[in-house]
Amino acid sequence: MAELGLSYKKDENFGEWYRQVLLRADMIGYTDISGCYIIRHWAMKIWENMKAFFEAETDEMEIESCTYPLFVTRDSLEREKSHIEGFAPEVAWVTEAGKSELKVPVAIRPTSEAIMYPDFSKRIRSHLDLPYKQNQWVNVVRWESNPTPFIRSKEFLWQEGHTAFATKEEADHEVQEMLELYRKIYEEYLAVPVVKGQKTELEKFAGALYTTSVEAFIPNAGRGIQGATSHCLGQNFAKMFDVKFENEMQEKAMVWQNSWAYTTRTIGVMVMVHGDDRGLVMPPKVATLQAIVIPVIYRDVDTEAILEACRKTVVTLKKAGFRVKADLSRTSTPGQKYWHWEMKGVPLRIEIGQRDLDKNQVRFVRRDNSEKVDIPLNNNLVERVKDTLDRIQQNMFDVARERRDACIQVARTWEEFMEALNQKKMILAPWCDEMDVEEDVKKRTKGEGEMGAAKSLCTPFEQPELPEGTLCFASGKPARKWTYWGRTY
Ligand code: 87F
Repeated sequence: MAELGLSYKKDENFGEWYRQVLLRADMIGYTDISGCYIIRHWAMKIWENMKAFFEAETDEMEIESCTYPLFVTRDSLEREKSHIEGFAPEVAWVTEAGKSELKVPVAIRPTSEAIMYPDFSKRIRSHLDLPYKQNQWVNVVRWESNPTPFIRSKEFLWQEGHTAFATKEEADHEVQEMLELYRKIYEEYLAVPVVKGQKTELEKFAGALYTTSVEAFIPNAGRGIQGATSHCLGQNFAKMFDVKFENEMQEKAMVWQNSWAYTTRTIGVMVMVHGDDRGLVMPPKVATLQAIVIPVIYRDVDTEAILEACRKTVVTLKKAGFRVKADLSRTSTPGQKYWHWEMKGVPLRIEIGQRDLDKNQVRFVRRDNSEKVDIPLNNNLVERVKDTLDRIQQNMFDVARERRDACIQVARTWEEFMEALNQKKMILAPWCDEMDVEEDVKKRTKGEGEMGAAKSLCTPFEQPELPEGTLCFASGKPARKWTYWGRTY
């Protein structure tokens, strides 16, 4: 356990800091393919904790589990040609098996519309088959050229939900329901504040009628990041893949479809938002371990009694359902252990030493704010742990929201917009909502600095008042809505 502290500071070299935290916390491993990472236990458990919450909710909504094949034929992909064009460079192909060339190469799924919808077309016959709701937890491959672990990798994990309804109203309703689940994952589980909104015409999924998203912001990078998306596909795919049903009047009709997804990117966002110069900081609700019990053993103490108290504490807390363990190794000092578990971001440290035994207490130390409190053991320990984890969860969200809010800047003119952009802000601006104006904003910001062009993040559903006569920051035309802008991941 003779590790060294982080050699990069979050505020000084954010990119290197991020990579170092992931390695030192043992969340990822590198492989000999750039952009393909090993997701190690410490990160995988976070993913599984999120999955448990999400599946409980989708089960309630009667969404069914399934897994479709990894491969898709060229023919199927071509059926959605119109919007796959822009994505073509990211599609990976299998062209050989052993030494022989495949007669028909198959693509590795970058997303599964072209795999699932031909099957939807067969399975959905009548209005009695609707709504039809499928979800799968799988890996997908997109050949990214500029990868960042969790944020943008060649292979990643996600859940993708695909649903079909008889009416647009039902589809509209579900779009919002799923978006709300994504807000919950970010705000209530990852303690990361997000904005719910609609994507602009330029930024929406080309195959969708409209796209909604939750958008997060990374203050240190000065970049927005799309957290998850929930699309209303309208009848676009129903037409492409012939997904029809017979309605109650025995007429043929096209289904209304949605799709929605979130990915392991969530983990990267969580690390970037909460980590500090001592390493990872995990929010209790998703944390791999919620508490670590450490015996404080120096000379002249009753070692066995302390170790026994640690074991007993773990048993009690495990029984109560907490994710907890004790670090009883004899090869490192208490100080080294504190430091190690801080690096790994465990929300609560429980120290037990001779002084604590004598006073029948334990010591709590919080990872988020370093607060130390002595907890008398005659007081209900389980309750105190629950209460402390709840407070940590809430405090992490409050702090993150304050930091995010401090990055939001209202801009009413192009000058104000550019100034805010150069200060790495998330910009809220009145906008005319015209596609060519957004294209123009991209062009005009491309040459400014190394950070790339600015684009819209979303039009928030919660709209500030827009007084008559307000003008668009970019075109000077009458503004139609308030929209968030910024540089993005
Ligand atoms: C990359 C290569 C090929 C995104 C791609 O958002 C195709 C695509 O269709 C592609 N990258 N997309 C859009 C994905 C849309 C949609 N799919 C289901 C979602 C949610 C889950």
